[in-house]
Formats: sequence, structure tokens, C-alpha cells
Amino acid sequence: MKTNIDATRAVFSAFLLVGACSRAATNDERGARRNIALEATTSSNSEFGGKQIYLAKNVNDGNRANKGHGPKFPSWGPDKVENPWLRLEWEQDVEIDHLRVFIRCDFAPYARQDHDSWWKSGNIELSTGETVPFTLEKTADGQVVELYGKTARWIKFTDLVAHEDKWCAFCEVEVIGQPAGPDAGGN
Ligand SMILES: [Ca+2]
Repeated sequence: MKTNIDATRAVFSAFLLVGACSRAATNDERGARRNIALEATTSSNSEFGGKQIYLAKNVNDGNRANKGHGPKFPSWGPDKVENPWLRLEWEQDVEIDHLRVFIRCDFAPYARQDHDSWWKSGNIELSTGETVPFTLEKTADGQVVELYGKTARWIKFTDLVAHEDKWCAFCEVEVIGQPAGPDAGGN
């Protein structure tokens, strides 16, 4: 019986130790894959006119509306700069399964005009130094970019290539994953 109590104490002590050292990933927080983009801080080198409806933070506000542009369809809409980038950063390492990207679709058949184009390709840079190329199509549906459970503190969309010389934007970027565990390796 004493052995059992000792064992219980040992487990409890270990639990306390883990809790004290690793606020980043408690048992409650792990195991629940979800859209962790909602917990990220966004930044960019370009937000058109500094206007509210084109700020980077619009990509992780939970609003996927993307069949137009303007006040009803907030987006990250950069100016036509050389290499616009968008970064999502967390307070801790996260393990990312995949992204779901909603491009802004102010074009037919969703809209009457062809105001927008879209980025047909680009790279995702990770805080680890890795780069993952991706391609996107002309659709209002969420488009999956696989990251295969990679661990990172931040990800950055870069090297974006427009299909046509028109406005390009993202309305929402969902990041499916979870906080990284203490054994994740990280960066
Ligand atoms: Ca949004």
C-alpha cells in the first residue's frame, strides 16, 4: 500500500513540475485541434491605405465572407508592393496540421465585376527556417495547404505571385493545429 502512495505522490509531483515548467501546453489545451489562427497576432509589410477593411488582422477574425470587397468583406489587402507578406505569430510554439485559406473573390461568378485576381502561388516560411511552397485556385472555398504537423512559432506568406495584375487579398486564414507539446523539438 505504501508503494502505491509513493507512486501516486511521484506522479502528482511530476504533474506539478510539468505544470510549472510548461504553461504553453497543459493537458486541457492539448489534444484539441482547432483553428489556432484565432489566437495568433498578425502583421504585414503592407495594408492598403491603412484602412480598417484591409488590415492584416482581418484574416483571423473568424469571418470568412469573401465574395466581394469593401466593408462587407474585410480582408488583408496589401498595396501593389514588391513583395507583400503576411505573418501569423503565436506566443508559443504550435503544431500545425494544415491551413485553410479563403482568398478574396470579387470576381465572376461570385460578383458582377472582376475587381480581384488571386495569388496563384507563394511560399510559407516557418520560424524554423523551413519553406513550404503552395498553390491556390480561383475559388471562394477554403483551400487547404498541408503543413504536416510542423512545429513553429510563426508562419509567413511570402513570394506571392498574382494570377493577373489586379488586386489580391485574403479574407480568412485558418490554421488547424494545437499548442506544441514539451517534446515537440520546436525551434
Ligand atoms: Ca476574415
